[in-house]
Amino acid sequence: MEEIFDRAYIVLEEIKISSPETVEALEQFRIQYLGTKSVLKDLFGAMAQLPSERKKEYGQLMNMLKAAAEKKFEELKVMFETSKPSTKEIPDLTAPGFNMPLGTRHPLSIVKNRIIEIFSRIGFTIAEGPEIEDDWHNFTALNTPQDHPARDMQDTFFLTEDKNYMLRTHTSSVQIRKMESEKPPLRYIFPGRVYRNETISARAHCTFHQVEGLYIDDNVSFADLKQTMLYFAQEMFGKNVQIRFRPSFFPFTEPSAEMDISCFICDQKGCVVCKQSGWVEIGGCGMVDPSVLENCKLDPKKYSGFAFGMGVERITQLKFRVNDLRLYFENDIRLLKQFSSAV
Ligand code: 2U9
Repeated sequence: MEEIFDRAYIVLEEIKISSPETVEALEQFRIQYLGTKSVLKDLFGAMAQLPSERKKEYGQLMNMLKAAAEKKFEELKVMFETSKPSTKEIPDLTAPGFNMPLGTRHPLSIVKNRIIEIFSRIGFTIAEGPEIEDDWHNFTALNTPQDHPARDMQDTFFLTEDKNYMLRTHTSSVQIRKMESEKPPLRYIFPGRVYRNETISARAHCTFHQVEGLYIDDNVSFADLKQTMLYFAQEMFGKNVQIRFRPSFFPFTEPSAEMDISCFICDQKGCVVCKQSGWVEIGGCGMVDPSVLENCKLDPKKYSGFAFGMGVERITQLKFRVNDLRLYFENDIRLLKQFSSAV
């Protein structure tokens, strides 16, 4: 007896989930559930086998089934009658194709590629290394031992309790790897992402991009460094740009300098970018400290070298005037679209 009820409930579910997609399929549906030899007719016939006290309940179930089948049929019939003939089966082969929207290069990539291109013209090749570094490559070999105050200059994301592994705070760690594994002459640039534990604001971010550079050979002088930096500045910002070095300190270079360029925006007349000074800072540099050479088993009596570093975000700010650092990492399509012609 319960089997008869079960069968009816199964057919009710079938009706609910069935969704004929063509006029022909809808006709099949009608024949199956509402025609003279339909499943429902069979189920109605089964009522005779039920005891009289269950007949009322079964009758109600049957009415539900019939109503469900009729409702679905009527709704789909109206839908098929009012909808346009399907073009699914007959595609218009003469229709024009869709235009695929072109992507744009990120402003940081544009500037990074320009920096790489300029240095590659004067013989520098690209070197890359890991973003997770150990203490030796990120600090100690760079003349920054455990107790050195310069470590405080770089708020580090340490990855282990013993502080032996960290996210690199500069790409100088890759320079150590190159100096350890190759013999001079070395002439490399090191583009890459670096990390510092800073509170995110318009002026600081916990990640940014650097391009550092290294040239080691015999007889490399500070004059070579200046000439290289001048070439870069003029290729990047214009032939009339001048450079200025200010004495500074980095643990890995001696002497060290910070490098400014003459403000190409106001021609040194004074503007918001140069804060009326006529000069803007673009990076740092210096002669590789002899103890760094020694750490990498290079003889400082035989070899000397210069190194420099610059922030890609900083150069991009100057070139494209994107002043809020957070904009670089938000991937807002409205910002990116403005650089579609800058490649
Ligand atoms: C070795 C020896 C020397 C890399 C250098 C700088 C000066 C410098 C900053 C510029 C802006 C980092 O991105 S920034 O915040 N960098 O001022 N970097 S000298 O000197 C090295 C590196 C590696 C073995």
